[in-house]
Order: sequence, then C-alpha cells, then structure tokens
Amino acid sequence: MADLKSLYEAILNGDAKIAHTFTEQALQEGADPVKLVDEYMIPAMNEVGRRFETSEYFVPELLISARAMKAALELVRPLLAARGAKPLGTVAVGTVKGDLHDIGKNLVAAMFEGGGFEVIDLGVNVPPEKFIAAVNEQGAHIVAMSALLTTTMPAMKTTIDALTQAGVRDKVKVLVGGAPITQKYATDIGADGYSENAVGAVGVARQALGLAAK
Ligand code: B1M
Repeated sequence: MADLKSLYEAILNGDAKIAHTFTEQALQEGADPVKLVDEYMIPAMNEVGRRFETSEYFVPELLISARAMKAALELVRPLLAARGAKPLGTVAVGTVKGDLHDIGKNLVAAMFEGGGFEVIDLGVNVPPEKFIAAVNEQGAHIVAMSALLTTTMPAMKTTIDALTQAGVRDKVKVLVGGAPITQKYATDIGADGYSENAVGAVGVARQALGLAAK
C-alpha cells in the first residue's frame, strides 16, 4: 500500500520523482484522486507557504515544491477530467495579469473538464484583452479568474471593467477564486460567483448558468 504521508513529504521536500512514484502507486492501488489532492497535495503546498512566511523556505524551495506538485498532478489531472460527451458550456480559465501561480488554476480547469465543461486554458499572467477575446472569438460562456497575490487581486476588477467596456459583460458569467479571494471581495467587484476551492467552482458555474445542481 502506497504511503501517502510520503507523498506529502515528497512535495514538501520538492522531490518530484518520489512524488510522481507515490502518486502512480497510490492510483494503481485504487486511491481516490480527489482525496490525494485535497488531503495530501494541497496541505503540502500550504505547509510550503507557511515555511515561506516564516523564512524557513525561500523562492527556490517554492519552485521545487511546485515542480513536485506538478509531477504528481500530471497523473491525477486526466482522472479528474474524465467526462461525458456533451459540454455544458465553455469556460475560459486564467490566472490574472501579473500573477504566475498556476497550480490552483490547473486544478480548477481539470475540475471544470471533469464536470462536463469545455475549457479554454488561457494560462498565467492573462491580460483583460485575452479574456475578452475568449468571449468574442471562442464563445466562452464563463470567465473564471484565479489570483494568488493580494497585489494581483485588483486585476480581477480591471478585467470585469474591461469586459463591460468591450460590451460583453452581459454575455458572460464571471467567477473568481484563489487563496486571498473571499465571497465579499467577489461581490464587491461585481463577479457572478466565487468558490474557495476547485471542486466548488463547478457547482458555482452550474448555478451561474442556471443549470440544475448535481
Ligand atoms: Co508564491 N506566494 N509567490 N509562488 N506561493 C504565495 C501565494 C504566498 C501566500 C506565500 C506566502 O507568503 N505564504 C505569497 C502571497 C502573499 C500575498 O500576496 N498575500 C506568495 C508570494 C509573496 C510570491 C512571490 C511574490 C515571491 C517572490 O518572488 N518574492 C512570487 C510572485 C510571482 C508572481 O506571481 N508574479 C511568488 C512565486 C511563486 C512561485 C513561482 C515560486 C510558485 C508558483 C509556482 C506555480 O504555480 N507554478 C509559488 C508557490 C508555489 C506559492 C505557494 C507556496 C503555493 C501556491 C499553490 O500552488 N497552492 C503559496 C502559498 C499558499 O498558497 N499556501 C504562495 C496550492 C493550490 C492548489 O492552491 O492556488 O490556492 P491555490 O488554489 C486553490 C484555491 O485557492 C482555489 O482552488 C484551488 C484548489 O482547491 N482556486 C480557485 C484557485 N483559483 C481559483 C479560481 C476559481 C475558483 C477557485 O475560479 C472560479
């Protein structure tokens, strides 16, 4: 039986090879991918963040832990994204301008795919124009923005304002999330929905489009 505590440790220590091996083994033994993410991988990244705050870790450690997290997620993501045939709608997902964090955004994208949505992944450091183009040129029904920094949160409001100025705000639902975001912030900037985690984002998207809850 795979030792899942070792998966947590491997991410914390930035050991991508071990993280990959333990995840592979756990999945072969039938572990629930959502449980692996929620109970081992995300808590490991939270501990990385705590150590960064207390100056036990610095940017290089953040980077190697993120690499280990990605090595593990690479195996889990296709399982989260296994889905049925007919898309419920199209979601343009991106981390806002100035922000390079993509692990949470990637999880949100995988959960949307798994929840039956078509996903346009715009990547990181996404300027408002790219979100607007996703609505105008690719027919996105939802714009889902992620921000991890207090300094990049305002880019969500800038993007919503840009959607309004481009005349497409009423064509699209805007959802927001990320560690510093709250329901109050989402309401204050005029977003249509907020979720504190990737799983919840799918329910919020269904609700925003008026689809029955699942
Ligand atoms: Co950065 N970083 N980082 N970092 N980093 C944080 C965010 C920080 C909290 C660390 C800390 O101080 N404790 C801090 C921000 C402080 C603040 O603003 N208040 C911080 C800082 C300061 C920085 C730099 C400024 C450091 C520097 O250079 N001096 C710099 C900024 C670079 C930039 O973006 N311009 C920086 C850089 C980096 C790395 C590049 C080294 C790396 C990112 C690598 C990558 O993503 N490819 C990194 C990392 C790894 C982190 C921490 C440790 C982990 C983030 C993560 O991946 N978490 C982070 C500390 C922390 O979060 N505890 C930290 C796991 C992930 C699954 O969670 O992204 O929150 P999260 O996503 C969740 C939910 O938030 C939600 O669902 C997800 C899963 O359930 N969610 C959504 C996210 N987006 C959503 C969108 C939705 C819905 C839900 O739409 C509908």
